Amino acid sequence: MVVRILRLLRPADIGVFMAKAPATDKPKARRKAAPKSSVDATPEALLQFYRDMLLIRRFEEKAGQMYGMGLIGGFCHLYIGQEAVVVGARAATEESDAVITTYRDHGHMLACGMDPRGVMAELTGRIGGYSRGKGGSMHMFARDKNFYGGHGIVGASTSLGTGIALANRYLDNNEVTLTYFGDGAANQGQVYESFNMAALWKLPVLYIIENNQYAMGTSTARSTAQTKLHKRGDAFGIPGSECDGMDVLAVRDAVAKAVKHMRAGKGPYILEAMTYRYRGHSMSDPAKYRTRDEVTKVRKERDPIDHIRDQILESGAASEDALKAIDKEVKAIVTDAADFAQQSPEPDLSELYTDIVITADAAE
Ligand SMILES: Cc1ncc(C[n+]2csc(CCOP(=O)(O)OP(=O)(O)O)c2C)c(N)n1
Ligand SMILES: [Mg+2]
Repeated sequence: MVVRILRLLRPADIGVFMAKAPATDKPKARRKAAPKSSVDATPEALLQFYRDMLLIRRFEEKAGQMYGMGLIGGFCHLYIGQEAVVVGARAATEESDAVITTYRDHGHMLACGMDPRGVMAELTGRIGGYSRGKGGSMHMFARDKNFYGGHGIVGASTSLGTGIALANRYLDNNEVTLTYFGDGAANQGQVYESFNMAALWKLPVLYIIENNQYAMGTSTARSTAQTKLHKRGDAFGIPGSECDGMDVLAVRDAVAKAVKHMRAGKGPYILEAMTYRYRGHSMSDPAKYRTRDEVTKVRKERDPIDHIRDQILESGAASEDALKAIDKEVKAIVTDAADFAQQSPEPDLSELYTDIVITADAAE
């Protein structure tokens, strides 16, 4: 019943509706949620953050499951644990701002408002996918959502994102480009070539380093001389800071500050979001570089969804029942996406040479 009512309401109404519900159940003690006065968000916004992060979490869990069943092939990198980064960043930017990221990209797409059906169908290689089943997990795009991919080459999103910012500078449209990359990518050479140009031309580009503490098979601590990655812009005069990437409000505030800097014409900014991925790097990962206990501890003490859940309940923004209704709604969206992804046909053979670039050499 509650779900049905929620579906009839706009998100803004849901917030008001839920805010009025009594906070009956006390959440389990984890890290202490801030008291009402210091939770700097409306009940409506808190619920939206909860919903958006949960959608990514459940979507990724389903993708992992479908991969295990052989329904998804090729590379697949899950975003579980890092949800607060994209949801917080989205909240501090406009839909017209551009987003570009790496291969760990499903969360970024969902946060941009891309259709879960189209993302899941791309994972299963079906015609209903964003790249008509020919791009897979790492290569999806949505021009109407200003989402520029999905890139498998480590470090590439940095240079491409800098190029998008250069285009926006030419267009003089005051739009910023959120350019995501990982801690491992931060050691790639092209990142610094990009920093140089971005600083020189004062490009409106926000480099968001998702520091999940591990690259493919090693930790930042073992592979990186300067582990404070937000300081990597010092040599170029690019300001930087770090934020708690497991706290959606902290990310939102840090991104808002950076966006203000960029929209004022002051050039690029580096934000290092301290986060953590719960799953392996990709779908097959012996994970010898960390202990199980470490993962369990982060999940228990720093989980971004548990955290906002606690904030919602302890501040009285909504009741446990209201959250359950969102859980149900999200589950239904993901189930629908998974069904669609299995029912959508595989691309026809005639699709083999469409939507791809054939160079003169290859064509001969
Ligand atoms: C140029 C290049 N070198 C190596 C690889 C193989 N590779 C894929 S992901 C990865 C690690 C990247 O780690 P990080 O930037 O921390 O991102 P995360 O996977 O943690 O999100 C590597 C080495 C690649 N895809 N591209
Ligand atoms: Mg990493």
